[in-house]
Amino acid sequence: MSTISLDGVWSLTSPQRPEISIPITIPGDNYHALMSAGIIANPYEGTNEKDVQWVAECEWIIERTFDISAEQLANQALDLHLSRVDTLASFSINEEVVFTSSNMFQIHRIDLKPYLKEGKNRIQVTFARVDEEAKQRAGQLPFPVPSSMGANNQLPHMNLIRKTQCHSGWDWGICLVVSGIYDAMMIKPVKSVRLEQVQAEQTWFPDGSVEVLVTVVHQPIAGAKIKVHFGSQCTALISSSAGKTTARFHEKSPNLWWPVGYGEQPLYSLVVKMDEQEITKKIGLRHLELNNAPDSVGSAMEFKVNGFPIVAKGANWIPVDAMPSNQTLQRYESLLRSAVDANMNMIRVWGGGQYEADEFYELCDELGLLVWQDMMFACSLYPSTPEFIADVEAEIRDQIQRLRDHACIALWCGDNEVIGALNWYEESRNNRDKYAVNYDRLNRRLNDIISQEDPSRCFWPSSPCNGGLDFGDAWHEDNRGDMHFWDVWHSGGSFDAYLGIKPRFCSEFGFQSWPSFAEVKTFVPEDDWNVTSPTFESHQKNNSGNSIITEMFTRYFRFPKGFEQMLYLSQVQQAIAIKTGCEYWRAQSPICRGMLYWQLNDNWPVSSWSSIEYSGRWKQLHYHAKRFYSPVYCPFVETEDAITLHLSNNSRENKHVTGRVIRMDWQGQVLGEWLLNEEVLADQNCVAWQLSKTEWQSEHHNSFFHVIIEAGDEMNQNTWFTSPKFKSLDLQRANVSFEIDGESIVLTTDKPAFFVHLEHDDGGRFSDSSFTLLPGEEKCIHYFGEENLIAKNLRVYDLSNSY
Ligand code: BMA
Repeated sequence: MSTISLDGVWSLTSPQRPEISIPITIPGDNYHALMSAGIIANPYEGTNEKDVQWVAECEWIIERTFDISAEQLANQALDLHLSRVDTLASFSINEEVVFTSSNMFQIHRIDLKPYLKEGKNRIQVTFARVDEEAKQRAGQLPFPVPSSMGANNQLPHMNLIRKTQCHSGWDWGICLVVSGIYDAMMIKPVKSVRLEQVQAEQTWFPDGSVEVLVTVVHQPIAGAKIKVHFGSQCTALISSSAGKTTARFHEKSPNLWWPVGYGEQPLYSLVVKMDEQEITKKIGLRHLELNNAPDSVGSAMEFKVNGFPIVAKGANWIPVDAMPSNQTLQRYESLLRSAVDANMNMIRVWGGGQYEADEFYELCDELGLLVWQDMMFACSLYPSTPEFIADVEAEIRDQIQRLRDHACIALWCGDNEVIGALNWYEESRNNRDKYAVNYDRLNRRLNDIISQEDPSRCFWPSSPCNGGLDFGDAWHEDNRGDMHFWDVWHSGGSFDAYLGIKPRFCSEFGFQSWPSFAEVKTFVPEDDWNVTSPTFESHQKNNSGNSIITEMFTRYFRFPKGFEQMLYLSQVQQAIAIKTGCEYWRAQSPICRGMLYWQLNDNWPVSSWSSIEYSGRWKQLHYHAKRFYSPVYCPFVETEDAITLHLSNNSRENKHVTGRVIRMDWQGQVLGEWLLNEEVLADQNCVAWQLSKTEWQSEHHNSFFHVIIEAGDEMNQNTWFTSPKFKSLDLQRANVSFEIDGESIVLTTDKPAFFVHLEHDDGGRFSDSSFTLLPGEEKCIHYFGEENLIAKNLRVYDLSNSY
């Protein structure tokens, strides 16, 4: 039966700005519409952010008309399906209020039939001001509940509104308090029996077979025909008056779903048809558990898929764009593919953003990206009043029911850093017991609801945390639980601080960089091409961010010679920081079973911890991640008396690894060479080579080590410097030259060149970048983008030419 779509062009007006009457595309947001109509300037450019704040101080109304036929009105119901309604919205049909909503994360289905008439109908949605509502709610609380106003949010009390927490600004985020509706708006006719929901639960047996129990939730009416197709099997059912009807499918030898790097991602199609309605899903058959068993170190934090331990490698995800109109399928695809292309296998959907669109989880299922899913609470404290809990309960039920059948989802996590936040605010520091109990009341409720809605997955109270009912310091305790390690960025530690911990699972650690020169050209007026200019400072949301980047230069590097080289060096520095942690922790496998750096993406062009810029361009870190996250990697680890090379195999197959380690001086002279030939077992981490300190320190201290390995068709390389202080090494000025042949770029150098990085102003990316290039080598790089653009404005950077 045909759905009536309300997507498309609506009109947008505001009672406070009677002169504005413009089109808005739904799904979409008001800021985007105002920008498209030329009423506001692009908030992402220059210092425009401050000029567009008035938008959030108005109410907004969207409306349109649509036709309903007599035939459509003859249905039993005409259900309006709504999700991601942002946020305080009142819906009327033909001037009559039919529904109000105040939680962006709830999902609604409203039968509009009683309000509709044959012919033209008008729908109107009024969005009230969230800043005013937040203040009013704050006044009604039994005791103050502090929010991250100041550090992150630019508006007070936004913790009291169930809306994406970073809409009001974050320490990488613009403050755009958007309004709108971000999912498709549909009216679905129900002829006689409503098909409501479908759930697929997997029960695994010791013989490796699986039973899939499909529960069809429908209106409690007996006798309607239901058809369920699962893979190649099909069954017919008759609806029961209880409103739930089930079918069981047994797969004797299921085609297993694996995270990428560990196997394939076969998906079985599930189609349920009833009374001309249909629900379809794609189901990955896999058994997933979180192993928290006590061990000699503390306790494990290890995901096992189909019984095999996984090393989770990836990054934290924030909303794709601060203007939700720009959160397109194409952007989701590009970012998630970039994650897989950099050998990531897990993404953490961070609690200050949103439960993502269906397309996000569908793509993760297809690509084999595991998802660590936070509930949407971050860095503030939250109330535990009955009203707040009831509001959240409905939200959590809606979201878990929507998402639980996705193979990609690995665990449900209660929040981001809310346990830690108990120590951040004066009120909670002075009365920690009260606020800890307040925290636990809400967190317990989340736990209960989630266990009811999805007993198949683990509930993890918070990220970071040491485990259930443990309110300890997960920022520093590395023997159990997940860890957010911020000693380097936020606490001023040097990069070697990463070598001082052996986390079981590090779910956040990050280091900022400035945007690339190419990115800068898209949002910074030329007069502001300076890191302390107004545009630059307004695109740095972490108070001491620019100082941290600059000060860290002085610890490790010779000071860069100008604006462009500063940008380049900031990305070298960021790559080194994160690589230092990741390769050390990879060499600690199986103690460390996960590393998710902060952060994958940006939601506007900004100085941040991301490895992919707002435009989609890979920063140097992302190219490094591709190497240090690859299934077979070769991390160097310095021990007390030696330099060692590990071979780490994060896959289910044994790998035959060949290669060579060389030691070279700064002129390019080879001082030593060692061949590698190792059988590295599945999931093994072993030491493949070492050289005692007495041997390498005696003579050629001022040299570096470089390794190249081959494992089947995988190639990898790594470089180790005898001191991280590049400023005191004898680096020689390199002449890096390149020739362009179609989409290929061939690079050569006269002296060893490090962090050789290719950049150009248009889209596209390179097969490799930010690599070591040795004299005598011809490095062929492939360009993925529009071929005719590459010759025009290719820039090649390297460390020796940055000062
Ligand atoms: C983390 C995150 C974010 C923040 C980041 C950088 O802990 O959870 O709140 O953006 O730090 O400060």
